[in-house]
Amino acid sequence: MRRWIVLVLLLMAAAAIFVACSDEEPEPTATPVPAPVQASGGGGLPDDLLAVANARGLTPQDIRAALKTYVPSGKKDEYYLFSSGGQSGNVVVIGVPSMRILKQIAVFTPEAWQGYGYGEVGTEAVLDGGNVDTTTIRMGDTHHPALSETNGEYDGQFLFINDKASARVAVIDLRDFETKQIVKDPNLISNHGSSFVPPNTEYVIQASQYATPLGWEYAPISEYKEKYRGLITLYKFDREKGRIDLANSFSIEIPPYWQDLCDAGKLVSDGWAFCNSFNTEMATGGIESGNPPFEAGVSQRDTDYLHIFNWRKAAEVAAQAGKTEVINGMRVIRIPTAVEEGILYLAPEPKSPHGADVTPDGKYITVAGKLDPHVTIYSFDKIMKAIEAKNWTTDDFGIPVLDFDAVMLTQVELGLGPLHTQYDDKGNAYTSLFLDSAVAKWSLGGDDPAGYKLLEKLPVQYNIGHISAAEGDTVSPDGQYLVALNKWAVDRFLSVGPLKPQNEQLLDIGSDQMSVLYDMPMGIGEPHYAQMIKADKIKAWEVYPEVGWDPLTQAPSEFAVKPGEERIERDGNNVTIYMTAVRSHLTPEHVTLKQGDNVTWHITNIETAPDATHGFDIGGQNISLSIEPGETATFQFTANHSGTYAYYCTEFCSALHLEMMGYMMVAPEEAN
Ligand code: RUQ
Ligand code: CUA
Repeated sequence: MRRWIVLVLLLMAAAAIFVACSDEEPEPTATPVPAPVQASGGGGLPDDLLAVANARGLTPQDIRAALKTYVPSGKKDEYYLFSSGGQSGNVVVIGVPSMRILKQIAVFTPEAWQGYGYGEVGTEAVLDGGNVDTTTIRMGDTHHPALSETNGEYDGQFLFINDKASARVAVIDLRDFETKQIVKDPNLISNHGSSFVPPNTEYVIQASQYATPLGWEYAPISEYKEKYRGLITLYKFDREKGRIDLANSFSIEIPPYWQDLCDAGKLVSDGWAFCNSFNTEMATGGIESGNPPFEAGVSQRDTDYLHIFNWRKAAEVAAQAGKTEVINGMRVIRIPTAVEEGILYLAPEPKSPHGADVTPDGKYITVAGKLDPHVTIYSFDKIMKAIEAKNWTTDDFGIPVLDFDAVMLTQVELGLGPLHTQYDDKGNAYTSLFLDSAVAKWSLGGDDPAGYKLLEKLPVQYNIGHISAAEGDTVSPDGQYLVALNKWAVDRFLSVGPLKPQNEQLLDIGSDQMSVLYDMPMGIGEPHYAQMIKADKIKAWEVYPEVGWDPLTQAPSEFAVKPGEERIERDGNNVTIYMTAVRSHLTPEHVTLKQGDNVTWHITNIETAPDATHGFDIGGQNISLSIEPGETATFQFTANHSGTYAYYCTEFCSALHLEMMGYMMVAPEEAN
């Protein structure tokens, strides 16, 4: 209680001081010269706190930020932020407003702590689902996480994320925060406009980035326009099974413009989706042969194309006989069919666009052009009217290009390098400005172009990419917090060598004026995009529902072992071990093998206490498991080398954790 009173006093004092100096513009880019904090009359700072603030050189603004972000020991955050981990191939889970890292979810890349991809059969199978032909892929470049939605609200059940490098999408189950599936688009090698979901997550949608020959065949670059194509792929999501259903998925062929980011319509625009593109020039590069380099060739035209597609209609058409072509096992709606059926339209958009973001009411689409200081707002109603009136010309592929003036509502000049837009609960929009290293706040004006106005700009450090607002992609954003995902950190943190962490900055958007509250260094790959969900929507399990659980099927495992039933079975060269793990022993403690044995080893963690996880390593075998309470895990290997091995629990689970071990003895062939 006393602490609570002190905090209130501190807040009042900070507010008083803040009001007193609020006629000065806050300048977060410059290192603030701390102004001494003074006790204000009445409810001033207690002397001891004043001394701490002054000794640490904290300004009133710092104190305010600290009060807004500090989550006391034992208390929990208000939001989960699911951030892409970029080239780490993972997802990072962060608590907001504390910005404490809660977990790294292994997705496309093996991760030893979680026992992901180090011998455990279930996780190896998930990773192998993303192999490309005969090549084992164990990396990923995650860009855009998407939370599953019900009626346009995050429902906290699943998270999807793409791998740009190899055109793959992963499904994460938010009951246990583990990756359950990776699927590979058979006809693409890179994606970007992914993952995003319509308001009821019927599909997980993906658009290609760099065009490649249709079917991902070989074709010389000189045949770019004839043979190279992009694809929009609609992965059918089976919520019951928690899996993408590839057999019921399909693609729409699109021109070899490089498609960028997409967003699904909602409410009035539900059923439709919108993707940006650049390189409508269809430049093919080749700087080494004296051709214009990509960066110049791709930026010649003043406009590119917003791709507007009716995914619901496309799903109906894909289900009809003769309307698709099956390419590498995937049904593809070819461009002429898409045009004929009214599935695909284009609209000009200035210039080298990056983000397309539908407003919470579903009525407008904000497009940001990297090389244009404006955002352009399209009206869904105007788009529908232009389609009805056939107010279009066509592009080189016969696709209708809607008249720009007919579909565009207005443009707002925000600053240099606008990229991505999010929304709040008060009718405002926020756009990241890459070149300005700033966030612009502007007002939405409904159908009145005059209502769209730049309100405020806040500098961030540095080179901002995406932004993520609380529940920012839903039909009812929360406002309050916005995270800036910055590409560079330069001098913000203690130096850790030439490879610097990237900086996720927490911004306060719940007050009259935006402010930076916190800098969080990302210690792993580049955080492209993130989504922020109210914490109480996530219903994560504390332990698995039953002892002997298979996390891959989310059902009891047929290989579960009960205490007293531990055993080693031999059938010729095939040895099966049924082991239990409990504080503080593994049973059995002796495993005797012969060189050349094929070993299948099941371990059940029979604990039911939260956090009573046991890890499992065997030296020299590249095996690492994490066996959470209730889980049954399986690994397999061939005992190629004779010798004596120690296996042990890797989690310091009890006072006698070091004793939680055993010996695996592999007798040499000669001795057999
Ligand atoms: S990207 S910084 Cu989403 Cu891949 Cu925009
Ligand atoms: Cu179990 Cu240490």
